[in-house]
Amino acid sequence: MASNLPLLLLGFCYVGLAESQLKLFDLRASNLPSNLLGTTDGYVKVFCGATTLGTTSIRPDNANPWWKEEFSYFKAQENEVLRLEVYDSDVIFDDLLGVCQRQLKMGTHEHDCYLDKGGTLHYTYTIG
Ligand SMILES: [Ca+2]
Repeated sequence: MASNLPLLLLGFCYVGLAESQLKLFDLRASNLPSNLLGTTDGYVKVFCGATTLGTTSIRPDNANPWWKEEFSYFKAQENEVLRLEVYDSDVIFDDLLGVCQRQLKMGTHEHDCYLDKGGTLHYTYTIG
């Protein structure tokens, strides 16, 4: 009897968490601002809840960059917050251009997010 307990608990945990797979892709930005140091060298940091999913590559000197990177997360949950931080890479310190936050909803969703310092971030995610 006692030997069956761990398996039983595992089963309960699995059902209780209701985890889903998140896929984030098609990250593009347009009209990123330029500063004294030149055109923006953009990159994006991706978070889901408290978990860091990764960082895109830097697209140097490009006000309208796109990123081929895709981000997957197997432990996503509906209503968790997807957070995208857009930066301009610089020599001394990187400028935060804007933050996009959104609660995950089941299905496939495409969004445009207006960045505080100018420009727009476009992204698509699927969860289910
Ligand atoms: Ca720069």
